[in-house]
Amino acid sequence: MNLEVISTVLVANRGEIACRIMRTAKALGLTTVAVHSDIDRNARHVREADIAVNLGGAKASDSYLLGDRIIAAAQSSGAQAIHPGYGFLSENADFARQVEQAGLVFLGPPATAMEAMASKSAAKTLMAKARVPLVPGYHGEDQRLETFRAACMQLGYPVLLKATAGGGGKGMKVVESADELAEALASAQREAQSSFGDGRLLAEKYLATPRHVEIQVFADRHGHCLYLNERDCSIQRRHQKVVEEAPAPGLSAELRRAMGEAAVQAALAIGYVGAGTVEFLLDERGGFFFMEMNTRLQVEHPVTEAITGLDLVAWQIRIARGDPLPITQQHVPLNGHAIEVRLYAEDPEGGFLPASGRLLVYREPCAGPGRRVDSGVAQGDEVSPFYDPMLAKLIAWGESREEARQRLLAMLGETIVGGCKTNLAFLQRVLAHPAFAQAELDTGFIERHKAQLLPPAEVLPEAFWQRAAAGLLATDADRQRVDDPRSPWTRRDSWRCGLPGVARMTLVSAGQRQVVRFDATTVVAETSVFRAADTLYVRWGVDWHAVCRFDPMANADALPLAAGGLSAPMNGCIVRVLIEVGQAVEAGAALVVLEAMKMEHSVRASEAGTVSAIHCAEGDRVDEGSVLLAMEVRP
Ligand code: MV4
Repeated sequence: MNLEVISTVLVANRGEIACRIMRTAKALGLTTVAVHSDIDRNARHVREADIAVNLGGAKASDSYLLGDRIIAAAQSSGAQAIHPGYGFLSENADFARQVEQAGLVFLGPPATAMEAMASKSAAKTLMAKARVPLVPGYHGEDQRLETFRAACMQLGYPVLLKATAGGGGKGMKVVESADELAEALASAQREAQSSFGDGRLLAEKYLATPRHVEIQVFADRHGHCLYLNERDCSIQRRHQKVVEEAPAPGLSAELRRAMGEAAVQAALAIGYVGAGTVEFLLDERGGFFFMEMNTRLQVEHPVTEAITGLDLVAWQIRIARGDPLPITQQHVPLNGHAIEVRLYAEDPEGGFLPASGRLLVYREPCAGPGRRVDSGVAQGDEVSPFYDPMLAKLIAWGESREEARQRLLAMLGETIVGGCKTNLAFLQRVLAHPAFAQAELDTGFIERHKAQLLPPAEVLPEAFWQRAAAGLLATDADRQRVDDPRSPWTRRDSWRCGLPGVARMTLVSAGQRQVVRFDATTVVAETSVFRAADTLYVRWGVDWHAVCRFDPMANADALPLAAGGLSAPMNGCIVRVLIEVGQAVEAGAALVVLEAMKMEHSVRASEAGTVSAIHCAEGDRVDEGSVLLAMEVRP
């Protein structure tokens, strides 16, 4: 029953999700069209597409968010359907409507279903009608203080204020007691107004450290809907998911069924079609409460694919063509356990600021049974500050959770990224943590274990420098090129006839400098070092450290700037200047707040000192690397 002919699909996205969607499209025999910004013209999703169309400038607002141009690109390339991926235009009801009005198929839900979930309070009213459990709360139109005061008194404190127009945790405020309410309400209203252009709020009973458990649903165009089990996404940092797994550890079959059926009711109530996710909060007693519905294919969909053996993108395309769901609820598989981690270009030690740069080294884990890597980059690619810094998702499947965990740890151990900071070591610490191994999951996980997950940088020991020095010598390119590697004449170490060769090198790594004296005959394991140009990557515990020979000439230029100036870590907009000229600050003090990609980042003093000049003002747009202020470092 093919109502729609789809032979060419345009993917209105970039990175790993564009690559992942095109992989299935190709497997179904479809032609693929990529769209891209100027700086993405050679990106992996473009390289892997049959056809590519340039949309415009680097900023998402000049490219991936230009709905009209994307629709024009579909028409000029002969595509009949547009897949929006996640982010960008994926939950924009106006775009979905425009796609349909242009005679194209939107590979997502109907615009009306997106709109039904766009307002939190309207969604709660709809969900209550569909008998989906809600967190007790107040979500009425009346926004007066007295009304909230009465409602909150009845709920009992603590309560949580949420912006009606918000989502994903933005603009939430916990209120501990009645005497904090007036101030919190006013503040949350202002924040909601400035963030969303809508100051309306709702109040809910605040659940301390709940779990985030979400149900994958799928509906066809004939009024049928299934749930494809759940995912536990409790391990998050500032509402950014870090680890996701399926099924949710410890969830009973009865609770799975109750949550699944509630999610299906939620989807049916809004006329849903295609892939969607209903998010719930789960409390310790097994109570579950509707949070929001994500009307898109989600980042973490691979864990569901791993335990069900289904291809959700293939289902999206078949359902858009008008096919009915191919199975019934009792035939939805649930095999084994899957865990996914998100590898980000970011700096966990530097407050998780997004990182950018060229991927000088980028090695993914080997392929194998129970292993999957969804990535959107390759070695040599540039990670730009303009887009989400996720590099790849690593997904492991096992018969048991423990098998999946061990497999994922092995995969992380095979991954090497050089040239760009990543959360790789952080992910390894999360996966290796005893509390994670015991599945002690809730939304407070990272905060609770941060001391072990973000240990202070250790002083690198002598054994590390020995390994680095030996590795550098062994991988020196001019040494490898000679015909006889044992010839004394081409050696750059301190070979001495009849005596141990004692070499002396000055090395730099992780901001530490060390003079190393070592026996040049030391052999290092190839698996613990990786050479790219002048940099050697040395494995030390779960970390890879970049090591270079110290070059006093190169450092003569770099040092005064690093010590005296603070530069923008990425392109963005200055939202706060927190200091004044002449002000004394301690190391780590926040100086300037920069907004980039809807997230705020504090630029902090690397050392204690005095601010001697400020080169930026609130509201300025700044480029990565531009100097924001000057400091005199306190000796
Ligand atoms: C809550 C809550 C506790 N009680 N609602 C965060 C994102 C947004 N979608 C809703 N969120 C929460 N709502 C009540 N009534 C705690 C959170 C919450 C959270 C939820 C899921 C995953 C991570 C979280 C981290 C902090 C807070």
